[in-house]
Amino acid sequence: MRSFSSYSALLSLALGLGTVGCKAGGASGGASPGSVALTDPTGDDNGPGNYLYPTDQVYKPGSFDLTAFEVVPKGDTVEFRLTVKSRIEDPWDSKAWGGNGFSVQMAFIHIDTDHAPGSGATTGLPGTNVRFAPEEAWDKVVIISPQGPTRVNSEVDAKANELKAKVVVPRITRAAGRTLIAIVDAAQLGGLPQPGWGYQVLMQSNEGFPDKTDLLTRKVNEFEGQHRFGGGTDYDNDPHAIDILMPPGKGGADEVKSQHEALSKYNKEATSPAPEDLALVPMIYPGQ
Ligand SMILES: [Ca+2]
Ligand SMILES: [Ca+2]
Ligand SMILES: [Ca+2]
Repeated sequence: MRSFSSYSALLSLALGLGTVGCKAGGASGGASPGSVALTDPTGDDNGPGNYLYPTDQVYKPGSFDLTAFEVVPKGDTVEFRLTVKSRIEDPWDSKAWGGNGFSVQMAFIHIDTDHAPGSGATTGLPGTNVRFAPEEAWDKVVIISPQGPTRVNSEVDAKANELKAKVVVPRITRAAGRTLIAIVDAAQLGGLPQPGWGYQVLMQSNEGFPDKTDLLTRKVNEFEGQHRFGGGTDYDNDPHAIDILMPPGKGGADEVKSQHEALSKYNKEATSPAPEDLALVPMIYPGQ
């Protein structure tokens, strides 16, 4: 009996230490060290502050308003969860095109796994029109798409071949209520998530008939149309991201302001933009 209580005490001590080791902001108590739970404010699904949804009724208010982002390690897999403000629907019957049970949303989860200056990519995937700082270059990007893996992979081959080693197409992608869920093998990320990893999520819309320069993304134009966002430009200088995360990832009003500032900083005059003409988006490092 005595040895059993000592064992229990040791076990509680070990568990207690484990919880302390999991830094604030990274996850709720008791979760594994690499788990992440971030919040994004509502009402900022307007990019730099003035983007408008396409006019077709399938783009329901809140469809692209990111509210939460979670990374949940489970054994040798990792579950990514993105929650938006409206119920996720399947108005285009994704089963008919080998899809994943939803239609209008798309998202890119960028991950900085080494936080080493100059290591990784600073460009966004084709059609996102954003850039990252060299000291926050991303090493992996998980593509959340309603399109089946064959379609996503063929788009990556055709349009982002030089980034292919960094692209992760989930084993399973599905929707539940207001949440998009993607299950990825940890090996595809180079291992289980670590407390030092950084994240940035770009909310986009699935475009089944994308432009040749767009990786399944929907364009933002000067004026909104039936299937086009408005409030940007008719060129590829404006960030084609409707909502993004901003540090510290707690959902405060300051993050609405900082998102609008970050996504406003692009060169509207550059009709054939160089990388430095594009808006710079930050990484969030929840464990630091
Ligand atoms: Ca939001
Ligand atoms: Ca544009
Ligand atoms: Ca946001």
